[in-house]
Parts: sequence; structure tokens; C-alpha cells
Amino acid sequence: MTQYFDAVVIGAGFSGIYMTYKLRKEGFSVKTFEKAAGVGGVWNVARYPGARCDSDSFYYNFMFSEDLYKKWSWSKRFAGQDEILSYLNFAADELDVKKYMQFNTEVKSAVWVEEHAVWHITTGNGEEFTATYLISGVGCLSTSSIPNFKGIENFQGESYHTGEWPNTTVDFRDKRVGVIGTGSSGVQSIPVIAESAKEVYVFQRTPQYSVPARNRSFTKEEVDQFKDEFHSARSVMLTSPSGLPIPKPTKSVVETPEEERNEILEMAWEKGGMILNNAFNDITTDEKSNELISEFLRNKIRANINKPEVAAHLLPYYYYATKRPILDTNYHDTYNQEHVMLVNLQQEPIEGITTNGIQTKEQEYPLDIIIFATGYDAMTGTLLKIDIRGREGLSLRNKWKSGKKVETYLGLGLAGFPNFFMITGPQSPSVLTNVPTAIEQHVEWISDCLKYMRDHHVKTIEPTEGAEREWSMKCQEIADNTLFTKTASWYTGSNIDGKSQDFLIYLGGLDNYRQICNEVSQQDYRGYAFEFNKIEA
Ligand code: NA7
Repeated sequence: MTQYFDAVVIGAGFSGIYMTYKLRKEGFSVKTFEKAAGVGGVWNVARYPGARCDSDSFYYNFMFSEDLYKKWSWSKRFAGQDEILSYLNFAADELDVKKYMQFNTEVKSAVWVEEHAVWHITTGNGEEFTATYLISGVGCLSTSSIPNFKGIENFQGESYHTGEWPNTTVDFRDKRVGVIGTGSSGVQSIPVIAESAKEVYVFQRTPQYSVPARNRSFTKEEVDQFKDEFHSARSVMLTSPSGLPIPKPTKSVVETPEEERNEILEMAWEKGGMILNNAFNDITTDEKSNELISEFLRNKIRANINKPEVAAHLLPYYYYATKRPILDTNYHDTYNQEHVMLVNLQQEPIEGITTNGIQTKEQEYPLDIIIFATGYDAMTGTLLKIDIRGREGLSLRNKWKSGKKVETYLGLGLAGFPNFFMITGPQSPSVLTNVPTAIEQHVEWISDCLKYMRDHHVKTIEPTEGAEREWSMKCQEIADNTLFTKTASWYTGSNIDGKSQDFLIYLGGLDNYRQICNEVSQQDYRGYAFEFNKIEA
């Protein structure tokens, strides 16, 4: 028999854990499906060497409960993948949600059944379920992407994608390792791989700006201080654009006198973390401001590299912060080591992969291991893996198919898909903020919406096409007034062949977004259409 739940949640990362907890707390029955063998989401699979968070640990966690917050003590300023995974297991146990979760289960399809106003869900194990509400917690960066290199299947050595790292130790000793990609995953992993590999070849298409993480262990006093400051930190996080306890920047780069500007930048550089890219208010909107910061960072690279001829290849010239800002630990210094070689793909593009290694336009690089740090089909990729069909069989794959604009309402809902909600969906601000703060906002908004529906006998809720179009235009309009759209990145979908080129993130800041979502709910869900349950006389 097909089992029924009020809600089915897809994914057991930060989103799925909190959503499951919230739904149960509000009295809804819930089943949460997770493809992996446990909770953790992306932190369960992105186990590559050096994988680490780039929000400060004490803010990269749940903060809806002071009690939960104070029970966990982070060991380092920026937690590694293993510690974050332990935290998520701790949180799921404390919140007692694992019993509502089914692991090793991939949701294959979800079809809206008009007659009964339910979602019909099928899993990879062949099981079937129905639910009134379908909630996606699949994450923004969970479908890894390997470019279609010619001959890739012929390579005789080992190969791994950073986002699908095996749950075993990869031994780099005495190995020639090639890393393709210098985004966050490449920058984090390269220095760690170089510690044990015999030779490391970095295949770089776009040089990267990077700011030192300045990671370090916490003392007991520091841990206590974070806990004591829970309320003050949280109140800033709830009102800042980034969701971090960094107040909204008020200074313009160009308008700040040079001496003061350099002082701010040096201080931010010394403190490390995400302070620098949140220090001014026009870094991503004003070309001159951006260039001043970019040149500051280029000078740091020049100063860091012993060989000027190598440094020249490492200097980035895109607008700083229009690709995701990167934090590093000894990334640029790594190129000072004799066994670390940079291959500039702008000069010698990859022609293919051979049985032995990587063939560029210039030569073949023999390798024992190839690491694809080539990123993700971000924002939409994982949702599109599931065959989701709304009213009248409208499929999400068709709605968002290549060439069509990706449109959502608030990144939370889709016209034509009743009772369907996305946590950190496309056109929400999430991925450009401190993600757990954004997730808490989404989960709480969705949970309030379901309570409203229950209290007001609402059978279905769904954004109108007009509201969806307006929101999508607003997201694009904000992006068009920034420098983001001038850079190819996964924010625009340009890293995936054939993907439509829309700006997939709301850039107005988490503070404004929160306010808009609150206004929508306070105005009886402005922009949504309802159907009501018949009430017996
Ligand atoms: P990213 O940031 O998407 O980086 C992918 C890297 O792979 C980037 O340097 C790309 O170069 C490179 N790439 C992609 N395709 C190719 C091809 N065909 N040839 C050569 N190089 C290629 O992914 P990450 O995993 O590092 O980070 C994703 C997010 O996860 C990150 O923002 C954090 O939030 C955590 P490009 O820059 O496109 O020239």
C-alpha cells in the first residue's frame, strides 16, 4: 500500500534536518529521503583533502535554538568536512529526527495528482509514497560536473571528483597528481595534496583571487566567549545582508581615502575569512572600486610567489568577488615548491585525456591520479535529476529547459507546482550568504506557510505566473546592475554546456529578502493562488 505523509522532504543536510524537526514540532507527519547512507548532505560526499567551510564555524551551524548552540563546541575557526559532518549527526540526534528519515533512498520522481491533491513520490528502490506537501532540501551544490573531455574513459590511473570523494583515504605518496580546476575545491585541496604527492600539476583555466582563511584552533576561553555572545551575534546575523555577524558595510571603496582604505584592507587581510569581501558596499557594483580591491589582492599574490614568471600566470583579471570569494590556507605559497607545477590552460588548453594522463595543446602530462575540481551543476542540477511534474503533467525539466528562463517565486515556489517548496532554491539569496542562516529563514517561512494553510483550510498554494515573472525579472534586474553578470561563473549557469544563462541568485541581500518574504506572508501570501478545502456544513 502507498504510504501517506503530510510532507515529504528530499535531502538530509542542514535543510532536511531542520525542516524535518520543524514539521514534526508543528504536528505534521513527515518522511525525509536521503540518497546517502546518513545525514550531512554535501558534507557527506565532498570529503576531498582540505575540504572545509568558509564561514566561521560558530556561525556555520543552527542558531534557532540557544540550547542546541551551546551544546556543541567547534575546535577550529573554520571547521573541516569531518567535524561539520559530526556536527550534523549531533544536531540530527539532538533534534531526534533520524527516525523520520530513510537513507540510501533517492527520490526518482514526484508527480502531482490533481484528483487527490497529493504528490505521488517514487524512489529508486521502487517504493511509492504520497504527500500533501513536497519540500526540496537538495542543496545548491550537490550535482558535480565533469566536463566532457575527449578520451576521459581511457585513463588508466585513479580519478576522483572533489564533490564525490570516496569514503576511504586516497594515498598520494609517490604519485603524480593532476588537478583540474582552481575554484574553492581546487584551492583548498591543492596545498594538502602537495604535502604528500611526488608531483602536482595544476591545470588552471582562470587564476583566482584568494584571501587567507587564517584558520586556527580555538582556546576554551574563545569557545566560551562565542557561547556568551550568542544573542548579540544572532541579532546582527538576522539583519545583515550576508547572514554573518558582519554589519552592513557603509563605506565605498573609491570614496574612502587611500590611506584609510589600505588600512581597512590590510586589517581584513590579517584577520582573514570573509571580512574583506564584506568590508565595502560597492565592491561588486563599481568597476573602479572593484579594480582597487582586485589590484590589492594581485599585489598579495605577487609578493607571495618567489618566481615572477610563475606569479604572472597566477594573477586574476576578472572582477573580484563575481566568482565565489575563496579562502585559502597556503594556496599561492604552494607554487613556490619545486614539485608543484602550474599549467596555464589559457596558453595550452586541454585537448583530451589519454590512458596516461592529460594531453594539452603543448604536451602530454603523465599522471597517476586525476582530480576533477571542476565544480557543480549548481542551483538547478539536482532538482532536474528528479522527474518533477506539476499540474497537467507540466514537467520541471520542461519548465526550466535549456533556452527557457529559469523562473521561481522568491526561490521558494513554482507556478504550476502546487504545494511544492524549495529550501535554498534558485533565485533565493542563500548561496551568497552564510547558508545555515538562509536555511533557517526558509524553513521557518515554509513551516509558517503550512500552518497558515492548515488554519485557513487551504488545500493548495502555488505562486501565480505574474508573481513568478516579476520576481525573476527583479533578480535579473538587480544582477544586471552589478558586475556579477560580466563574469562567467556557476552563478550564471555558464559553467555547464547548454544551460540557460540566467542569474540564479537574488543579490539584494538576506536582510532585504527576509523582509520581502515576511511582507508576502503578512499580506496573506501575496503572489500566491489558493484553493480551499470544502468545509462540511
Ligand atoms: P567551481 O568554483 O565551479 O570551480 C570549478 C573550477 O573548475 C574552476 O576553476 C573552473 O575554471 C574549472 N573548470 C571547469 N570546467 C573546466 C574545463 N573544462 N577545463 C578546465 N577547467 C575547468 O567549483 P568548486 O568545487 O571549486 O567550488 C564550488 C563551490 O563549492 C564553491 O563556491 C564553494 O561554495 C564550495 P573557470 O573558473 O570556469 O575558468
